[in-house]
Amino acid sequence: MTEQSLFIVKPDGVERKIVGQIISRFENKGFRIVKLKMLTFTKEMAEEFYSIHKSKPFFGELVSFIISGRVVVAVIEGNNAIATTRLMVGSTKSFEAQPGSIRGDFGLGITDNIIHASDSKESFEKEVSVVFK
Ligand code: 3AN
Repeated sequence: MTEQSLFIVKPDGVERKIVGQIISRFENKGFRIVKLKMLTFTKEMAEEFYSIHKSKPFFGELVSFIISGRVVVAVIEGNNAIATTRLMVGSTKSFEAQPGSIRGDFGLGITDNIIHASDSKESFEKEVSVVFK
């Protein structure tokens, strides 16, 4: 089933100069890059992007981290894109993420967990509307 997903290399990934390696993983897997850009989130964009987490204790931290530096946002397309991208990204807590996943191979953080990826078709549509408007 051809579908699209969105991922964001977060400020820690950009700062660590692993954008190319991350994009390569998705290309090597067989996904096609449909849209790609670098940007810095405004506070308003970040609050909208993460609105589903508004009531969570880590909401403030999440927003301040994503606006703390440049990010790279991509829309990719391929078979089963949403679930497969989540597998490639790995568990939220990088220190628990499977080796072989992006978080498992590149980091140890939770807020600073290198990459975001849409977790459903609904989130994908909402996230694209915030980032590529
Ligand atoms: P994921 O990014 O794996 O889908 P979510 O959707 O549960 O994770 O959480 C969104 C983001 O919130 C995570 N990427 C992470 O940066 C942050 N986050 C999640 N849980 C925590 C936590 N317990 N403490 C701090 N930040 C968290």
